[in-house]
Amino acid sequence: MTSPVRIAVTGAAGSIDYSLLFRIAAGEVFGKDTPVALQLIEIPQAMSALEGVAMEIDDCAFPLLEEMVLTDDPKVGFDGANVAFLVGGMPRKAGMQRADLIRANGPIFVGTGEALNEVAADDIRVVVVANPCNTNALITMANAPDIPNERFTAMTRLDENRAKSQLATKAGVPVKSITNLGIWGNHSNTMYPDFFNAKIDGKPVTDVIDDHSWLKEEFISTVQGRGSAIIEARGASSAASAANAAIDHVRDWFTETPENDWHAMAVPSNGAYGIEEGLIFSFPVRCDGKGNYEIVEGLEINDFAREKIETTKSQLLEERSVVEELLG
Ligand code: NAX
Repeated sequence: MTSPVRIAVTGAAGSIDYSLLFRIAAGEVFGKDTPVALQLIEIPQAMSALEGVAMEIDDCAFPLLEEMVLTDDPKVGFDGANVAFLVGGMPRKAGMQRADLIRANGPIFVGTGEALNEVAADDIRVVVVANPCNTNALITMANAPDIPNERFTAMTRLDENRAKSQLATKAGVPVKSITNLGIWGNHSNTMYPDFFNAKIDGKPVTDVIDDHSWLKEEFISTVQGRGSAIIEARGASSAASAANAAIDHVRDWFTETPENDWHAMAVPSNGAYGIEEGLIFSFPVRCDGKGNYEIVEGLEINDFAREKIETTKSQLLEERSVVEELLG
């Protein structure tokens, strides 16, 4: 008998997880042959709602789901976890500045980092979805000194997917024609979706799409502002698409990236491209199929791209200074 992959998920009664948990239990992250155990973590006030979600998961009779734990204690929820999806947090409320959100959510990730450090499995891999996800990942990493830094990542895959969809529509091609779409920097409205290095059916995007002013302006601002546009249209923030991106992120972390392609993941910088070492920054990465990734080095960064990368880097350095006291 194969033992199940233990997957801890926070914010398990929330909107994103309502789309995420069922797909994990159906085998969409680790495949149809790998049993899973779900370790669902919530705050005490949401435990009753979580029980309702768990009843629905039970009622799906997923053949791969071997165990389900519901808890408001992170040390129970992260116990023996091989993968942690950190989705739980306070959403931004009306009138809240980004720095207020960082201050409100930051302390959650101190406790999360400490709990992961104490009880997670030796091979733990972490993806932070809860915003501000890069900085929350930084706090978690800083409070888990026994876990290798490269295990801490934040999700910019939704931005990659959004960018691919925009380019495919503009070029009139299927979305699978778009490859090599990197996102640089922060998961925020300063991120830089890198169309200069992206490809459409193997050709540079800038050769296929003649309208370069659209690429430099409307494309970037549409991707950067997509989250807000969805809130405005739907009256609620992206949930199913965020869950889908979280699945893509972890599945592709454990899948060999096809030759000549890459994906966007926010990972601790190794100093590449002049980004300060240790900052959780989105780069184009390639994965080896065994749970390891590598930042793609040697890409051409022109003046236009450099300016965008510097802007998003400055925002992340500023966020880091707001949470300095949480970094141990
Ligand atoms: P919801 O408010 O629906 O759910 C959040 C859940 O987290 C709630 O059930 C709450 O009780 C729980 N929670 C709060 N503190 C917790 C803690 N300390 N431990 C465990 N659970 C806790 O939000 P939802 O729409 O699911 O969004 C979740 C997070 O994802 C938000 O921070 C949101 O900003 C972020 N997003 C990130 C995206 C990304 O691309 N990285 C995109 C989508 C989304 O905006």
